[in-house]
Amino acid sequence: QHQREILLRSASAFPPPPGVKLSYGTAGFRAEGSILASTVFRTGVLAALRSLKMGGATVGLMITASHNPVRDNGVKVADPSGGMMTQRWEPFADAIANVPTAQDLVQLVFDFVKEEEIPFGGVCSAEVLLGRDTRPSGESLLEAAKQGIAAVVGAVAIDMGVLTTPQLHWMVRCRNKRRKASESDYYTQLSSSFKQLMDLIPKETAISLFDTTVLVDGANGVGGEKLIELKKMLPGLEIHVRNTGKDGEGILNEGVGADFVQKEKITPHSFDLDDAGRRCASLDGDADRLVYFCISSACGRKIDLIDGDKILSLFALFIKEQLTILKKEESKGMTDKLPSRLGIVQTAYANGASTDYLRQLGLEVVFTPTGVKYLHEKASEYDIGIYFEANGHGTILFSEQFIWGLESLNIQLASNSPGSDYQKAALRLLSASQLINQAVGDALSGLLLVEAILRHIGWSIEDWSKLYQDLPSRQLKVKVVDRSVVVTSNAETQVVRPPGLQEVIDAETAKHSHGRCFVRPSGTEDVVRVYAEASTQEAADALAQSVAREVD
Ligand code: NG1
Ligand code: ZN
Repeated sequence: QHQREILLRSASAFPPPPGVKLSYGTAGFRAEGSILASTVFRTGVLAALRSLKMGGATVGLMITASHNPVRDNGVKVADPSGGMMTQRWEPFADAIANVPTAQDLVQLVFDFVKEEEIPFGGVCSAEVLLGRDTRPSGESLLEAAKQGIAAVVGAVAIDMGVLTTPQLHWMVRCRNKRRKASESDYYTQLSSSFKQLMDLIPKETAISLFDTTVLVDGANGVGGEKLIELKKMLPGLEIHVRNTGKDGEGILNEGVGADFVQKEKITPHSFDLDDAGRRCASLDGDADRLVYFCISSACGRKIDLIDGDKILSLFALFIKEQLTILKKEESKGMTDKLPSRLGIVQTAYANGASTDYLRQLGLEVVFTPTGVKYLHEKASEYDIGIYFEANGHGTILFSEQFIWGLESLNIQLASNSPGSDYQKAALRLLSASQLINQAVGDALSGLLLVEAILRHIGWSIEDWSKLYQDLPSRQLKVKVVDRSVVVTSNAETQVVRPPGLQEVIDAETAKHSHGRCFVRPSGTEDVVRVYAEASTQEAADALAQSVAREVD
C-alpha cells in the first residue's frame, strides 16, 4: 500500500505531454528535451524495476540523444552486463512511457511486477547508476530520473554526473563484476592497457617515422572534454582536441561530429586544408561512435572517410595476426589449445568492398539487422567477436573462456619462453581486451586501439585508407505516412511487404555493375531508408533514386 501511494504521488507530478506517443527504439526514447520529463521519470521507475528483477544488480540510466540536434534529448537503460536493456522488456518500456494517467501507470506497474515476479514493495534493494551528456536539458531530466527511481521503495540512484554513454555502460559492467568502477578507474584501465600495447610494438616498426599526432573533432559534446582528461595519462601520443564544446567553440553536433562527417563526407568545423594529410578522427555527441578521416589537399572540404567498416577491418587484421602467431606455436603441441573462433558481424549498410576484403582474409562474416543490440548479441557467440556499424559504432567482444585460456597460456609462456613472439601475441590480445570497451562501442577506447595498431604496423592514414577501396554508395530517406508498411527479412536485405517491391529492387539492381540495394523502415525516424551501392557514384545515385520512387 505504501508503495502504491508513493508511486501515485510522484507520478502525478510528471504528467505526460498530451498527444505524444513514444517508442523505445534502438536508441531508447528520443524526442525534444522539453517534452521528456515524464518519459524520463517513468524510465527511472523502469530502471529500478529492472534492477529489482535482476536481484539488485546495478543497472544504468543514460540521458543523451547522441548525434541529434542539441534541443533533443533521450533516455535509455543499460542491463547489469553493461549492454542494452533486454529486448524482452521493450514492450513494457513502450507501455510505461505512454500510459495517460498516474493511476494507469500504477496499475500497469503492479500488473507487470506480478507477471514478472519482481520482488516489489521494499523487500529487496535496487541500484541505478545515472549519467547524462552535456545537453542543457540534461540536468532537469536527471532530476526526473532520480524521482522515478525514488518512487520504487528500496531503490537507490547514484548520480555519476556528465559522462559519455560508453563510460556509464562500462561502470555498470564493472560494478556488477565487483571491479573498480569509478571514472578515474576507467581512465587508468584505458591508459595502462594502451601503454602495454605500445610496449609490445615490434622494434622494426617502433623506429619508423610515425606521425604521433591525431586531430580529434569532439562534436562539441562530452567526448572532447573526457578525451582531454584521458590524454594527460598518455605520454607519446599527441591528441589535439577541437570542437570541445567549450563556450564559443560551437554547438553540439552542428556541422561537427562522427554522424555529420560520415553522412556528408566533408570536413567538420575547425578543420581545413592546413590539416591536409593529417590523421583526423571524429566522435559523436555521446562518444559511442568513431570515424577517421583525411583531408585530401586538392578538393575543398572533401575528405577521405575511414568509416566503421575500415576500423573493423583494421581490428580484424590485427587480431588475426596475433591468432596466427599463437596457432603456429600451438601446432608444435607445447601448449594448451586456445578456443579462438573469430567472427565478424556487420549490417547491410557495411560497404560491400569491406565484406569482400574480410572474406578474402578468410574470416567468417555474418549479418544482423541494424541496431547495436543485434550486432552485440551476435558477436557474443564467438570467442572473439568484432562488430561495427558503418557509422562507427562497434567494439570487440572476448569470451570469458578465451580470456581465461589466454591468461593461463601467458603464465605457461612466462616460464617456458618469456619475451617470445608467442608470449607477446598473447599479451597483445590481453591488452586489447582490457583497452576495448566490452560493454558497448566506445569512441575513446576505439581511438586508442586504432592508434596503437597503426603504430604497431607502422601505417599512415593513407596506408590504412588504401586497405580496400569503398564502393560508391548512396543513402536516401523517404518520408512516408506509415513506415511499418515495409517489412523486411534476412537481416533487412529482402523486402517481404509490400508485395512486388523486392522484384522491383531486383530488376533495378540488375541494371548496374556491382549493384546492391535494400530498403528498410528506420528504427529512430519516421522514414523508410534506401541504400544503394554500385561501381560508380552516378550508378549508385540512380539506383537509389529509382528505388526511392517506388517506395514513395
Ligand atoms: P535507423 O534510424 O534505424 O536507421 C540509426 C542508424 C543505426 C543506429 C541507430 C541508433 C544508420 C543508417 N542507422 O538507425 O545504425 O546507430 O540509428 O542510433 O546509420
Ligand atoms: Zn552516439
